[in-house]
Amino acid sequence: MLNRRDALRSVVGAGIGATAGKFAFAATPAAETVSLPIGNGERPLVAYPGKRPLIRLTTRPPQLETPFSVFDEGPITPNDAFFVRYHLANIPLKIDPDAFRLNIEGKVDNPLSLSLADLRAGFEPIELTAVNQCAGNSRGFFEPRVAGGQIANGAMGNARWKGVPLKALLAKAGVQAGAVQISFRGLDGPVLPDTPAFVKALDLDHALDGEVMVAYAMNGEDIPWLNGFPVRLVVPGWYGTYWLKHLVKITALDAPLDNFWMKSAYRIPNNACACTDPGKAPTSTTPINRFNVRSFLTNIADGATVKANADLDLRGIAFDGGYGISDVVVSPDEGATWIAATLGKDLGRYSFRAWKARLMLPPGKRRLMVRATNRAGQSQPLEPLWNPAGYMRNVVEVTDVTAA
Ligand SMILES: Nc1nc2c(c(=O)[nH]1)N[C@H]1C(S)=C(S)[C@@H](COP(=O)(O)O)O[C@H]1N2
Ligand SMILES: [Mo]
Repeated sequence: MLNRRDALRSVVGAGIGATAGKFAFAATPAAETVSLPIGNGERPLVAYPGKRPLIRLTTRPPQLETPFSVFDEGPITPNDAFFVRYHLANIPLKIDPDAFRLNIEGKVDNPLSLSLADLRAGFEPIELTAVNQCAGNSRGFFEPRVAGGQIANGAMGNARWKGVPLKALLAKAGVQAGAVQISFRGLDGPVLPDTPAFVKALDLDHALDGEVMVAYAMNGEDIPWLNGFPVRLVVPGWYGTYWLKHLVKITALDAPLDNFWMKSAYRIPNNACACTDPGKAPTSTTPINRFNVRSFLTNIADGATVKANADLDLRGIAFDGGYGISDVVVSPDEGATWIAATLGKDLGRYSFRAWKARLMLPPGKRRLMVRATNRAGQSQPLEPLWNPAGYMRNVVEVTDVTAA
């Protein structure tokens, strides 16, 4: 283990110059704990290099949830507060940015081995703002409970990503006729040789859409170590499972990838609601894909006491899988009436959209609700949908307050 000074240096390396090229597990001891509003929701708040104190779910690999109050700071999630999700414990602890190469191979005419300098200088960069959300965000709220990481609403974040369109890389490599999917692999790996490496794939036409990106910058800085330094895939509007971190290998495949992570994990019921009756297995499944619509109230916590018969300002965020949010409504009375919220600046159709509303509550116990609709007319269910993996929760959120 490195000492505290080395750890600090590695933070600077990962966050700014990226010259140190090391990550040390120098997490500050848990000074505080938080209690998520789910059963067994006690978690330590722990600061890892490059991160402010975040809600720790597991230590090896580190899995960190963003405290919900961060989403009230604005529609962009700061790099040091962005959630962290990994599957396999052998995460990279040393990456030499000068020696780093991203390889593009498989069914291509010209296999490529690109340095970070090649990626930055050799291609026209694109930039877009997009939400990254884990498929299992909010899994801890599933009733009946389901297996998997018990996370509340903090496995999502919104950032401005900059990088090279995957389309440009694949054009340079020359994808051959017969290729059907593109697969992605990172530098992390399993502890035991029998555990399948985390490799994911996208269909070729999706990979070529011009928006799927190999990103080297996040909110104007190097990508934080734990979010995939030095390059990661960004798949706007799609669940985080496809956003491969520490990306080192891109392979053009002539048959769909059929590893554990595509064929068994990250699949949803193959029906319109992606749901089953609680406790029931689906009859057929399909790979998880685009986000559904979600919205959150960010400035008032559940259980809060607010002023009665006075202007009450509400604000929050909404997002979807890429149509863009068209409207947000709030209810002061558990859904009996709904009031239109005002949308904030449009940062692009893959971004969090800020919203605000003002209402007045009579004294007493009140249930606030928020519901968003996207430009395709899709909205959020009033009752939660269920599936065995605990994916894609998007029920209308409720916040109980006492007006006094
Ligand atoms: N290399 C690698 N990339 C990965 C994963 C992983 O385990 N290894 N997990 C994926 C999943 S499931 C999610 S939700 C996102 C989380 O991105 P973040 O850790 O930057 O928030 O990373 C994705 N990319
Ligand atoms: Mo995820």
